[in-house]
Amino acid sequence: MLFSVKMRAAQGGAHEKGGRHISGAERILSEPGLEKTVLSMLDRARTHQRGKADFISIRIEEVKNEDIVYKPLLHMESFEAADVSEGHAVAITELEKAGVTRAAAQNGISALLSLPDSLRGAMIFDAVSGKRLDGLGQRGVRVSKMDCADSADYEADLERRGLSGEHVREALVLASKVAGADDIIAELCWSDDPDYVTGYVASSKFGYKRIPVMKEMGSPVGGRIFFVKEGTDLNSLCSYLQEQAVLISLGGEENV
Ligand code: PML
Repeated sequence: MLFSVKMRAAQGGAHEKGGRHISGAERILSEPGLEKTVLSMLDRARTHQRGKADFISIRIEEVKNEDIVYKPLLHMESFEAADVSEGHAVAITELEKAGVTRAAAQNGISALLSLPDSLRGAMIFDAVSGKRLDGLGQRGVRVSKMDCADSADYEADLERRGLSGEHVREALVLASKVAGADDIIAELCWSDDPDYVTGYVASSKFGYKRIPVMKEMGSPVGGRIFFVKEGTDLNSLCSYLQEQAVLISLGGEENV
């Protein structure tokens, strides 16, 4: 039996009561791993670089095998960038290659740069016009219910590449789920953790492109933008992102 474990933490009360987003996490795992995972999420919410949470929600729900879909892990490639402006230039080029217009890519970067603080979820932008479509304000769309189908192999593989830590582990799984949606052209992301400046552009066509510098060290503002095709049915996209349980397979298998 598998369970989805979902954590969200805020400071100054719950997110829906105006609290400031501190941290979030998602796992899907079997019963024996639940206690350890819940404790580590609790620890993360209480000791986060963005601040100590005073609202922590941890939700555990059973996920039925027949409700799970499998999507392939994105291929990962790392780029070089000496500073933020080089990082953003790489991101714009990669977004354009994936099918986002230059204007929309630039809009995405400006939108993340001008956020007053991090959103709890992602913003959805039209990949051609660069207009924000989700209308969800500071909340955005949270991507939920995903994990790697074989976490031990996945973590060992990241370790072999010298990539340990939660950021890349979680981001690559999330980006693989997102890229698995038909209407997504590409994703742009950088972290909101003050001392983590790496970001990425991801797409089903070209994979996960890690960019080492996407913001200034010390900045607590980051986020995600999903660029979508014109005419995307946002309700069905948001339902996939928020509700569909997805396990990411290392071997590239897909069942939908
Ligand atoms: C986040 O903290 O939510 C974003 C993490 C981005 C990770 C980028 C990477 O290291 O590959």
